[in-house]
Amino acid sequence: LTSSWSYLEPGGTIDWSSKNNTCDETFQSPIDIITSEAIDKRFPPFHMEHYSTTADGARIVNNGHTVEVHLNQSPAPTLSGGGLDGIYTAVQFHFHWGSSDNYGSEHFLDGNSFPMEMHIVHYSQKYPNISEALTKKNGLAVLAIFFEVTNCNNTEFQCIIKKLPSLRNPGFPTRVYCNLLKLLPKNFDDFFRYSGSLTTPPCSESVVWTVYPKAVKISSWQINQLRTQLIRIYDGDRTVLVNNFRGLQSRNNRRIYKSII
Ligand code: DPN
Ligand code: ZN
Repeated sequence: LTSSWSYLEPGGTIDWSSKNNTCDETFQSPIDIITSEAIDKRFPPFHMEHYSTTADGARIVNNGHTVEVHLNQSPAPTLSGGGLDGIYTAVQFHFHWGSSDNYGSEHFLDGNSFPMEMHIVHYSQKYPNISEALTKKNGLAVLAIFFEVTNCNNTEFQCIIKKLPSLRNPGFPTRVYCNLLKLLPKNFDDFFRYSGSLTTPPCSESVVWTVYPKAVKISSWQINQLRTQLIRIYDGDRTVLVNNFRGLQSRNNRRIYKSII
């Protein structure tokens, strides 16, 4: 599996801008969300459909950057409400994590990071496919969920962990059954909202971000499985897949909304 970008460039993720001009623009993600500066705004509740059905047809893969679950099931999981304009189709979810509990998330909350962050990527049904949607303002909606480490296994997260041994090398997708709704924080109507970008190349500024302040718990055994079982290849070297997060970007006067019920 070859890719034009990686987290291992000599200049880190800052080097992405040399090949992808968009990665240099002004409304990039992730950002540090300063809660006291967020504007109070009550958005309507979210509607998630077919999130709770077993992800029949879903495929999990180590794509060399992350472990990603592609949602090809029918009917497709959809997201609406929450202040979004229209209906968005969920296409995939994936994770960003660190090599220790002190870092790993992409977004920060009040200067603090989390050991892991999940992204559920959706595109607007106004557009025929995700490639077209990512060139449009608000074409994508991503839900960002922080994870924190405890002693208890998260049984819902085992759907991912169980598959890791067969995902060691990049490529080679396999079937997976996860209940996405059960991977969300319990109160998914409390969130932060801002406009930003994909956190990987092409860094398109097409994303309506929803960031949940309430972290989901996983065990230290579970996150250590993620930190040790997957391999990536860069410049001919095989290394363990960790620290697949982008650095913080400037907020540049963007408004951040806080919808807390
Ligand atoms: N790689 C995804 C992320 O880290 O959030 C973003 C992405 C989604 C990039 C769809 C390209 C296409
Ligand atoms: Zn992501």
